[in-house]
Amino acid sequence: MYHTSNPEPDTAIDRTVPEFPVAQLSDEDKYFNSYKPPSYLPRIEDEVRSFIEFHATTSGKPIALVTSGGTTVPLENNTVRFIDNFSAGTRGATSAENFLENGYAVIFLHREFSLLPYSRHYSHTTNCFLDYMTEANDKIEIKPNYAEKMLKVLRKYKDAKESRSLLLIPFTTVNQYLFTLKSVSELLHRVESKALFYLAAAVSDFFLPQSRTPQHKIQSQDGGGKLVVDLEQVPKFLSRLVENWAPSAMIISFKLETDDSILIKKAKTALQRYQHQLVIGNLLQTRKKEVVFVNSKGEEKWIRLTPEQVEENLEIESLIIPEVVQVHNQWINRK
Ligand code: 9Z3
Repeated sequence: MYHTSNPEPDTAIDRTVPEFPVAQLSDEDKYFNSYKPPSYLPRIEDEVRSFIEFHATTSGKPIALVTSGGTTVPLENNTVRFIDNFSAGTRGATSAENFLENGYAVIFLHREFSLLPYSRHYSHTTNCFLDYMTEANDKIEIKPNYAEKMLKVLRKYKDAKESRSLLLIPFTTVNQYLFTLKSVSELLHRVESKALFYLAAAVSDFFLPQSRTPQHKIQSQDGGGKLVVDLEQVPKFLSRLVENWAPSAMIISFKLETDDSILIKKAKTALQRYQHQLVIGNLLQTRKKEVVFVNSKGEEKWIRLTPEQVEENLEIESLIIPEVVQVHNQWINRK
């Protein structure tokens, strides 16, 4: 078993790694040439390869790569401090469940220990999992008021497992995320337009180059009582994804903003810059109630929960995914 939250001691203050050059053409390629992939990556590639092979040859299901959760930027190699991006993993985990229900196989590339499909209903809640249990005749049972919902979740979970339709792949740092995304994308080439990228992970825009990452915990006296962090821009990997890694797949990215006056503009800029198919825009404050689909023709379509649906605790992903599936089918049949 590999864990993505452990540091890689070999890469500590590797002074041979060149300083990352700022804003030049093909920064993406430079990034991947300059930095080391995580040591466990070949094992992930094996798992992903056999998952894709199984669905290409046996189940025939289309494959969605769902990314979820925030990436970290470690400030030390033996990481005590890190910068994080906000995301609980709700959008990704809930969307993954909905893709599975819509007949997709799902590669769930997620921040380790963020929400997972199915278990999310019982993890990270104010209830401890033991609060769902009770004792009867020296045996443990599910409390009757939770049993009905849990049975539904259990059946879906078992179905996903038995049909080998869900593959969980973890990341912690932005470097691990980028290398794993690249590998998975290249492997997905095998299924071409039947591959759907649904990039809901909250990816850091900045990172600390390895050449400037200290091996050990930064001491408070080191910088005269101040911590000055000088970060570089993460390369715009989406253009590589669209052009080189997965040129025939449909790619959907999410755009997160907090200022509603710039959301649509930023979504359109992303589409123009990367030339992919769809951006789903959301505001941090309202992301569970409304999102906007912006396509490459510049069309905007809002998806909103009605007050009644909010009252019934309907999850917006149950409206988003059928819409996405429809767009994906049109994409597959476009020729
Ligand atoms: C999102 O916008 C997601 O919907 C959220 C989900 C992170 C808001 P939660 O996990 O939140 O349900 O708590 N993800 C994309 C964020 C992002 O980093 N997008 C990049 C950008 O905006 C493009 S890939 O530039």
